Amino acid sequence: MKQKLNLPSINPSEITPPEIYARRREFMAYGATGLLASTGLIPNSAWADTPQKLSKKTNSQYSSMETLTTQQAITSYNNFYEFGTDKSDPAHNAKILKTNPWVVHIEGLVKKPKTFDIDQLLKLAPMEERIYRLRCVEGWSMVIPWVGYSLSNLIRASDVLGSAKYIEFISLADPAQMPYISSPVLKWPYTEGLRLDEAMHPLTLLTFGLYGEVLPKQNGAPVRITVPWKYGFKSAKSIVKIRFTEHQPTTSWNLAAPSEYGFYSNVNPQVNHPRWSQATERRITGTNSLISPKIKTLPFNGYEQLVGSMYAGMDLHKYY
Ligand SMILES: Nc1nc2c(c(=O)[nH]1)N[C@H]1C(S)=C(S)[C@@H](COP(=O)(O)O)O[C@H]1N2
Ligand SMILES: [Mo]
Repeated sequence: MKQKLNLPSINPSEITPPEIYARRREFMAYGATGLLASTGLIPNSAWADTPQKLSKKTNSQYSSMETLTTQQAITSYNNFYEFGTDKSDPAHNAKILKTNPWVVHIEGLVKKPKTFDIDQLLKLAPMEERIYRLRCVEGWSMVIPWVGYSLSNLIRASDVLGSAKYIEFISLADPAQMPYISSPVLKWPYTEGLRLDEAMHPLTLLTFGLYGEVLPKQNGAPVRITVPWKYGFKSAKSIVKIRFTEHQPTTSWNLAAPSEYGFYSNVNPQVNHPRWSQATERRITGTNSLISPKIKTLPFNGYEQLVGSMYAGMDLHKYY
């Protein structure tokens, strides 16, 4: 399978078409501005309403070289059902979300429950920029420059017991701030989960920012998960709780429509959604129209070389 990932041993200038390399250099330049902003941490006031820079180093090993989706498109075309089901709702309605102070509770199969506030989380490991494809189960995709670090850093800091096999992510569910929490479309709080080895995989990103700035609220501020080889709904936003469990947790989408949204939800062009094909996707770049040509969806969203071995021997039609 042709991998679109940039190999660590190769200088990007040797393998990247010139026009993309030029754009990429431009991009690196903006990255350098971000680095000037601070020494790795942002001040306590960082979660104010004005965009704040997050300093970070680009992780080229895990970054796609494809054309980035514009910041405008990434922040105005969203799924965040707590704030409404139209793509434009979250950008309008999430403005009132209070993201500071913010605490993430760690519970379940751990030596002792812990809490991390957002400043502790920001300091836990060096921030990296990772350019990931995001493939929504609805059939569109984006290329997003996230900022964060591998979730494995937080898992290691959580003193997880040997009996834990799964991890559950629980989003905020505050009816005072989230106008659509009362709607019956999903069971709230929004809950997602991974097998522990998936959560420990270095690609799984605890995410604090995009385009070099702290996450916009509509994208899941102040902290979310990003699992690039799975459909977008696995990547829970605005997380307040992480729980380690022995048994496979239930998830909001699986409860809502079990035959449509499985626990695994690895991007798989060979397993169709019961109501539509998953073989192709429309790339939203922000500079094309929504009726852009369809492109082929890749197994595991193009990350097969990195993650495929975790599913060796599994029937991926059964474990969809
Ligand atoms: N809490 C919560 N997390 C969520 C969702 C949601 O509705 N609520 N939508 C999911 C879906 S379907 C997708 S495609 C991605 C979209 O992330 P983005 O808006 O940052 O691109 O968030 C996921 N995380
Ligand atoms: Mo999605």
